[in-house]
Amino acid sequence: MLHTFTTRQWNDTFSDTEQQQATHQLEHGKILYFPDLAFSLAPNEQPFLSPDVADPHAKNISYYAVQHKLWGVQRLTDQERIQLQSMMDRFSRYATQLVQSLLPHYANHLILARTSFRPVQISDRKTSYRKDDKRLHVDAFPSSPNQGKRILRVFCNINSQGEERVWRVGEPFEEVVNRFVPQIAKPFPGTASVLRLLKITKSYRTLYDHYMLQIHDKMKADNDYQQHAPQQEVHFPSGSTWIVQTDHVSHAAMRGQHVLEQTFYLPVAAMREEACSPLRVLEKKLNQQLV
Ligand SMILES: O=C(O)CCC(=O)C(=O)O
Ligand SMILES: [Fe+2]
Repeated sequence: MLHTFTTRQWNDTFSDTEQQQATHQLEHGKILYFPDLAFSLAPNEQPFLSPDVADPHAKNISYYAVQHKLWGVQRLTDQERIQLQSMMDRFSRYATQLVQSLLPHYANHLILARTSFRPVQISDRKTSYRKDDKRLHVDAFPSSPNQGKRILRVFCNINSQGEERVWRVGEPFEEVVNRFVPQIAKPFPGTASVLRLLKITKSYRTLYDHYMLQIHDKMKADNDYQQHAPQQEVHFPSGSTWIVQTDHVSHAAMRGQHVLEQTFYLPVAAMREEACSPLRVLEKKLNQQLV
């Protein structure tokens, strides 16, 4: 489940063997785990650990480094905004550095997506089942179709009280597909164009996105599956970092407060073993091209 590294610095270097193993393990659904890779906050950044900084209507505080855009915050002065932005920007750069030196095979193909900061205790959060990440799921974003690209995420637990982040990790993607795909109907013809036209989706919702979203929703909706599916609890202590392809690894976040997360997209063609991707697994299962 975990493939562990002794890395202590975000600009660490890795041997060829470590790089090859990391790519292989990641593509085969393992979590790359760095128990001693912490992200430290400057004294003026400590106040951002308060959950009051997060807009209660947004799930997370988000930052998009490419445009230096921050959202999902409340009650910050202009100066505090700039400081929080700079903290998230630093994390974004560190995460990018780590991924590029550990996974050089991907380096030229990675697409930097949003950075998130999650200062709200997970176990207290009440949401609809679809938005509830305490339920096992694979990631699929309703308004941001990724058209087959991989979702690669770097998480770092920055809790200052020593609180772990506790996940459940479920069965392999192939099993998820075998269980849920037979329950999924094809989309109504024209749906994707209407969603795009109404700007409900930011880009065209391909058949791939349709199936991934349906798998995501059906997993979360199935109480029996949530309880009885093969699963394992994983504890990520404060001061630890992990890299995971969340479109492939069934996961649920159960407890914890204060995580930083960086998302990247990766075209499947950049993978060592494209056949491991959710896109190719689904295409094989359905015997059909999906993007
Ligand atoms: O916040 C977390 O620990 C993970 C939540 C989750 O499901 C995700 O980010 O995909
Ligand atoms: Fe998720």
